[in-house]
Amino acid sequence: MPVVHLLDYVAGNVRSLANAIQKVGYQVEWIKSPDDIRNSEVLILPGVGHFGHCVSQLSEGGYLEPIRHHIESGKPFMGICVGLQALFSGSDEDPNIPGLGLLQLRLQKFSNKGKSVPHIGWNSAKPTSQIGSAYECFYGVRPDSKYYYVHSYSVPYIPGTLEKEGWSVAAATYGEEMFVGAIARGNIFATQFHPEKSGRAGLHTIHAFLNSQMLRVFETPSQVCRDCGGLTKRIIACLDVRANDHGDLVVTKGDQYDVREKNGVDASRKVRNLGKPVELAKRYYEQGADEIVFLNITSFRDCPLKDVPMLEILRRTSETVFVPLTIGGGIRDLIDKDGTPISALEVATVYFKSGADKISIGSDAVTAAEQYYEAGEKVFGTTAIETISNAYGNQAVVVSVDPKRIYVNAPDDTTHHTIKTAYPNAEGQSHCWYQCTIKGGRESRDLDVRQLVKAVEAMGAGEILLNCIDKDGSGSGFDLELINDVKAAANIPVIASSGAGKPLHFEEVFEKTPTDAALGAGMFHRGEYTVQEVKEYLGGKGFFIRKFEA
Ligand code: 1PR
Repeated sequence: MPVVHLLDYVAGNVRSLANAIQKVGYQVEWIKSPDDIRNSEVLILPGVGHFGHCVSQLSEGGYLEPIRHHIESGKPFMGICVGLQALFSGSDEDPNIPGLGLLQLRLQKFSNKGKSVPHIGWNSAKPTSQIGSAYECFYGVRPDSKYYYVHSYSVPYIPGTLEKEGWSVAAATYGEEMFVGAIARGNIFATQFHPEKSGRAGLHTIHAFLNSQMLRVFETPSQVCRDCGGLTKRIIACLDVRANDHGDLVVTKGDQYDVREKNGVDASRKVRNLGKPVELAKRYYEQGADEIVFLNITSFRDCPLKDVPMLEILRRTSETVFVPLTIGGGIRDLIDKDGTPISALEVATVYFKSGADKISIGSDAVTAAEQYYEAGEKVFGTTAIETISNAYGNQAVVVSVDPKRIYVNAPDDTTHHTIKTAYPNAEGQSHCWYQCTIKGGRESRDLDVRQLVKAVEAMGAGEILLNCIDKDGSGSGFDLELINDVKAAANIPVIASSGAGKPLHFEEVFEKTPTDAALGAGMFHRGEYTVQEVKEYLGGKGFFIRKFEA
């Protein structure tokens, strides 16, 4: 097998990239010292998180000059995400740290006017050179494919600027802003998107690069793209995982978080078993799921570092599933069974190394938010959210919220933020607030969901996974009031969760709320609908979704 050299110099999920390279028929060798770069033929530079952190790590490790030399010598080079950004002169993210300066442009932060930042999800990369309706494609980057992006800073696209210097460019649009999605010139190919997380479209570009299929294929999109770019509506499949009564890890699903069968008395009720985690994840990937989430729902009982089966699930899944994987459950500071303290950052690192792209924090985020308010809205720099987002970037930290409705007669009856609901309770109360819970809904806290969102955003969370205990497993549709209320308070993306029962519910949530993504569980596990059916339904209703690519 031909060899590709991969630089693992900074925190991030490089396992997925290695898996993707192997999937397209190449062998990966890791760069362990600057000398390895001098001896390499094909070099890939990945990177996630902060521009400054990545470039400083490269500089301190003595890698910058060998990379520059590799590029100048004409050998194939590919940069991914911050690996693309490092080719530019600098970034507003860390103004004092210079990039390699191969391109004299700077990265700027996306404006959050009317849109969530970070930019997370599936977007286009349209080649900017066109003859008639045909696009001049490079390295298999196709005008009607969608690619997975996750970043807050980008190179603004100014038509003609890079092209004048001989670069091929593919551009994307986020809100009103156009930015550089991919570039190529000579031996260099670099993408802002993550090809290793972009399903078959992404594997296709890695394959094209490794086969040196640079230029120039003219392609007319198979159909006229109704919109000129922008994020697609993400459909996410969620797998709640726990040990069943025989000790095997299974995918389960609760009603209002009760995952045991309805028949029988309490102790004898069995844990619902809806399938095997790795198999179901692969099935949903093949059906076109845009992301997969695993939640280890009994993690509060165990030390996750000893939870080898969960890590094994991630490792095996990341070999066949090339869309983002999120893992939640038990991400917090721990004391191991032998008394050794283990930080949340170390726990997260184990998950990232096993194939996770994001980690999701539930209970610990509530505790951290409580401390934030006790300290007068101050951050400490030591919470799990802060330490993990500092090391891996905000985009890698999801906060999973498990709220439930608390009805009151009038807003003055509570200190918490209330909404007037169209669904009064049996007592006729028509105001409610959303109370945060921990340990999978087992304990309620004196904190509302808006307070939580504000606090975790200040700490550096990149996304909110918004469950709803009242709606969970009901199949009656999402809690649109909750989602609208949280979206009004959040600048970061929100994933709507709990209550999906049919494709119409996804239409409702995208139509009636500005949610960034929607998640389903039970309806997919029970085989009532496939992810593909939901997407086809949404596509038929005029929503912009990522189509399945064979
Ligand atoms: O607190 O950091 O250890 O994380 C524990 C994680 O496990 C949290 O993300 C919490 O939401 C989750 N969790 C804990 N107990 C349960 C349970 O069900 N007993 N599952 C649980 C939460 C909610 C969704 C579910 C949607 C969609 N599951 O992920 O998949 O409600 O379901 P539906 O479409 O079928 O309605 P920590």
